Amino acid sequence: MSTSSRRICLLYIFLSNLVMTLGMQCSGIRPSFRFDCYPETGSNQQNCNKRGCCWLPSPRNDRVLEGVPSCFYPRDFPSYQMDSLKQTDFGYSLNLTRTTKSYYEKDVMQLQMDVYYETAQRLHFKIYDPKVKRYEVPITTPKVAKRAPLTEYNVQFSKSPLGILVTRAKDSTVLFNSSVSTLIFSDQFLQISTSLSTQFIYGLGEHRGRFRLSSDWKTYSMWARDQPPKVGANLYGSHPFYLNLEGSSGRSHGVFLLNSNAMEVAIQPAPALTYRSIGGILDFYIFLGPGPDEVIQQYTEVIGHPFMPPYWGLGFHLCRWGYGSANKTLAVVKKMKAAGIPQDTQWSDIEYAVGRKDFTFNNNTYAELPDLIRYCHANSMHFIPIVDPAISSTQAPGTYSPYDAGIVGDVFVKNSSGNPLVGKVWPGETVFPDFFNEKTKSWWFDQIKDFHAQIHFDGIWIDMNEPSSFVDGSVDGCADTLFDNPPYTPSILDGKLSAKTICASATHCIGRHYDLHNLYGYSEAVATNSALVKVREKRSFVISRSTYPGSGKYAGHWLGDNYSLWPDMAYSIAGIMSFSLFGIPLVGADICGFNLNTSEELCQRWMQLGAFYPFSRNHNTLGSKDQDPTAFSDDMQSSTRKALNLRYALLPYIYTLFHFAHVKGSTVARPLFFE
Ligand code: MIG
Repeated sequence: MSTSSRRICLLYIFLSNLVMTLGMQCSGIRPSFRFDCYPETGSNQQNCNKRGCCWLPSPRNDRVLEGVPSCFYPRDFPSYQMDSLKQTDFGYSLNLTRTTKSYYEKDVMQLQMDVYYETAQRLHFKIYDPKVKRYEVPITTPKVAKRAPLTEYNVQFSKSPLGILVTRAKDSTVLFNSSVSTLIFSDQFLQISTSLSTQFIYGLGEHRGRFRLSSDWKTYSMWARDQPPKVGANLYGSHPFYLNLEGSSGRSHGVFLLNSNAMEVAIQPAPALTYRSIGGILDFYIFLGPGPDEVIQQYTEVIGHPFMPPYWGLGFHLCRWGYGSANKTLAVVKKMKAAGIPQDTQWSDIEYAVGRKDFTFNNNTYAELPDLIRYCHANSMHFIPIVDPAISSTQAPGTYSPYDAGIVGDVFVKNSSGNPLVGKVWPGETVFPDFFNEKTKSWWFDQIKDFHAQIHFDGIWIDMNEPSSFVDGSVDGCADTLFDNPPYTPSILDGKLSAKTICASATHCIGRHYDLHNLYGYSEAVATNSALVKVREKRSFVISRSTYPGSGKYAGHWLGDNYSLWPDMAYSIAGIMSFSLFGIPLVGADICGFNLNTSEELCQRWMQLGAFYPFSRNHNTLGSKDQDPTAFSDDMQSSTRKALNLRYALLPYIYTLFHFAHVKGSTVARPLFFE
C-alpha cells in the first residue's frame, strides 16, 4: 500500500470510528453503564473497533472516570435472538440463535435455554448447546420435573436481542436482567451480564477484602491457587455465588452460577456485573430469600447442607509448623494443660512425616507420635495430622506403597501423553491422585486405613489441594493446547492457568483439568470425609484449603497463609462471613497469624477474637517465634483463658447453630444484617 492510500485508509478508520462512536448505538451510554468489550490488556481504538465496539477513552488522570472502559459494547451489538418459546412441565424451553459471529472462535450459534420454576423461592435457568454435550459441573443438585405452582418471582423474556428478566413478584424489584449487555457463548468464552438491585453485594470468593464487594470497576477472578491472601488475587477456592440486598425493603436474594471453569466477575457501579467464564455452560440459580439467612438456606439446599462437626471440633485447636518433634509438641500440650487454658485438639504439620511423604511418620523426630496421641486421648483430647494430596513418585519400587499401589490402581491424573503427570511438591517430584475416580477413592481409603492403624488420628487436615505445585504445569511443562493457552484467560495471578498448579490439559477419568481444576479440593474432601467415616465409624472432621460450592458438606476451611499483622486479623472477619455465605460455616483464620512473628499484643487480641471463630485454631509457620498462648506473659495467658472459657461456656449454643446449619443450611457466624 502506498503512503497516500495508507493515509486515506487511516482517515477512513478514524472517520468511521467517529461516526460509530457518535452514532446512536454508542452515544448516551452513561460511563457506569459501559460494558467492557475489551477486558484483555492492550485495548486500543483499532482492536476495539475490530470487535464492533465503541471507543471513547476517558481523559487521563480523571479520578471520577478511573476504571471506566474505553472500549464498550454499542446498544445494538449482535447477540442471540429468541426463535421459539415453549411451555414445559418445569417452566419454559427457548431456542436461541445468533446469525452474526462474535469475535471469539467457535460461537455456539444455536443455544437452548431451559427455565425451571423449581420452588416458590428458587428459579433455575440453564443456557447450553442442545446439540453438543459440553462439560457440566459434576456435583449433585436437585432434579425438578414439575413447575412449582406459585412462585415469588416473575420471569419475562425479550426476543431480540434475547434477554431474561427476573423480578420479585411482590414489589417488582429486578433480580436479574441480562438485557443490560450482550450474551456471548463460544467454546472457550462465555459472557453474560446482569444488573444488580443495589451496590450491596457480598460473596464471589475466595478473595481477601472487605465483606461488601466493591462495585467500583473491580474484577473478582476464580481459579484455585496456593496464594497467601492478597487483595485482588484469586485465592485457594472458587465460589461463584453472591448475595445482593435489595434496598429499603430489607429483602435480599442470591445468585449462583454453577460453572467451575476459570472465570471472572466484573462489577461496575451501574450497579451491574458481568461473568466471563472460559468453559462449561451458563447454569444459574436465583434464590428469593427474602431474609439473607433464608437465601443461604435455599442456596445450600442446592449445593448440600454443611456437615455436622463433632462437639470436640468446636473446641480450641493448636497447631504449628516447626515444633521440631513429637516430644516438643507434647510439652506444649502439657504446658497448656498446666496453665488451665482449654485445648481440645493438637495438630501436626508436614514435619511429622519422613521426607514430607504422605502416610509416613518420622522415626527419629516423631517416633513418640503415638505417645503424643495416646496422651491426647487419655485427656479427652483429639489429634489431627496434615495430609497433602501429592504423592512422592521417586521412591525405590517396593519402598513406598502409596505410590506403588496407586500406579497399580491407575489412580493418578494424566498428562497429555497419557502418563501420570509429575509435578513438584514437598516430597520432591510427585503425582496427583485423581479423586474423581472411584478407584482413587478406594485407594485413598486404603491409605487412610493403613495409616490409621499406625497412628490413631481423629480428623484430617487437607492442604495444598488447589492442587499446588512448585513447578508450573509439570516437570515437563505443558503441551501447547487450547486448554493450556485458551483464547481468553481471566485476570488471574501470573496470567496463565498453569501458574503454581498442574497443566489445564491434564486429564482426570471424568474429564479435563481445564474444567475440573476448581473442584480438585472438593473432590479430595469427598474422598477424605468418606474414608475417615469408614475408618473411625464416627463423625468426620476434615479441614480443606481449597473449596468449591458443596465443600461444606464434607469439610471446613481455614483462610490460608495470613500474616501476623493487624489488618490480617481484621480481614479474617470478612473472610469468615463470606464462607458463611458459601455454605462452609466451619471456618477460621490462623489465630495470631501464620507468616511473620506475632507480637504479644496482637496475639492476645487475636486469641480474644479467635475464641469466637467457628473453627478456632492458632497456627504458625516454620521458623517463626512460638505463639501458643503459653509462650506469653501471665496477663496474656489469663485473658486467653478468659476468652476461651467464654467460648466453652457458649459451646452448647454454637453446637446448636451448627445443628441448624446442618439440618436447614443456615449460617453460624453471621453479619449483623442477617439479624
Ligand atoms: O507450602 O504444611 O497453608 O497452613 O503450615 C506451605 C506447611 C504448605 C501451607 C498451609 C500451612 C501449612 C504449610 N502449608
